[in-house]
Amino acid sequence: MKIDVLTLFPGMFAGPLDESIVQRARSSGVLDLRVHNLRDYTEDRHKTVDDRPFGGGPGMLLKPEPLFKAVQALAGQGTRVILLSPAGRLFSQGIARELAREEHLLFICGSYEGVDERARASLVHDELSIGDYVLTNGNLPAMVIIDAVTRLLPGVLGDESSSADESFSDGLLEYPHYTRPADFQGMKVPEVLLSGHHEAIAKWRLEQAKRRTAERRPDLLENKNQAG
Ligand code: 4GX
Repeated sequence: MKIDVLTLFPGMFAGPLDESIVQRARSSGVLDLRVHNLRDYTEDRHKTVDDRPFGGGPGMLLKPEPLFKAVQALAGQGTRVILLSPAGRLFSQGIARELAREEHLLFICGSYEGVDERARASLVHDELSIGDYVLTNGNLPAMVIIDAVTRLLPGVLGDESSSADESFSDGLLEYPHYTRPADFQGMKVPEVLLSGHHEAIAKWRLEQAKRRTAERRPDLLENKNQAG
């Protein structure tokens, strides 16, 4: 998969996407990730990316010209252009699975009050939000989505931590996990997990996952068929 990111702060992407599983996906060639500075697509002397809103009001907006130029340069036929915004569709595991099937994603990370409406309406296919809170810009949301999508790409997770295993408990919270020792300061691992009885273990885990979900996130049980 190819992912391009348009941002005013390319430096923010160094670090989170240079480690761990995302880095492995990049060095193995499964993910081709490129971060671009929106300022590089300006044409005026001062490299202006933002301006004041017509009609007045607080804050600044991303100007249309650099956005049009950048998207024209970076997007092609098979590109899905995504704007991060609190006004977007709420990102979910279902949307992550949808995006993982695309060949090319282009993320536009807005700052300030947002982007000129003509740029949004003409260039953006999909507006996504990672949650109902206000961040300083779209960089962290883009990284969150890139992380969630990358681990779903074929060949990124080994069998050990496979995402296929998640389908068994699809839409449920995780069951409790235990590792050695079997008795830690008198706190014992449930007997069934030591039994070697795989069917009983699977049954216990599913029950635990359902119980936890009902207790902590009953909304997930109600939306089980929509949200995924
Ligand atoms: N989930 N923000 C984007 C600027 C902005 C505003 C409107 C485009 C349109 C956020 C979130 C989020 C703050 C990122 C405002 N850009 N993005 N930024 N929550 O709060 O995605």
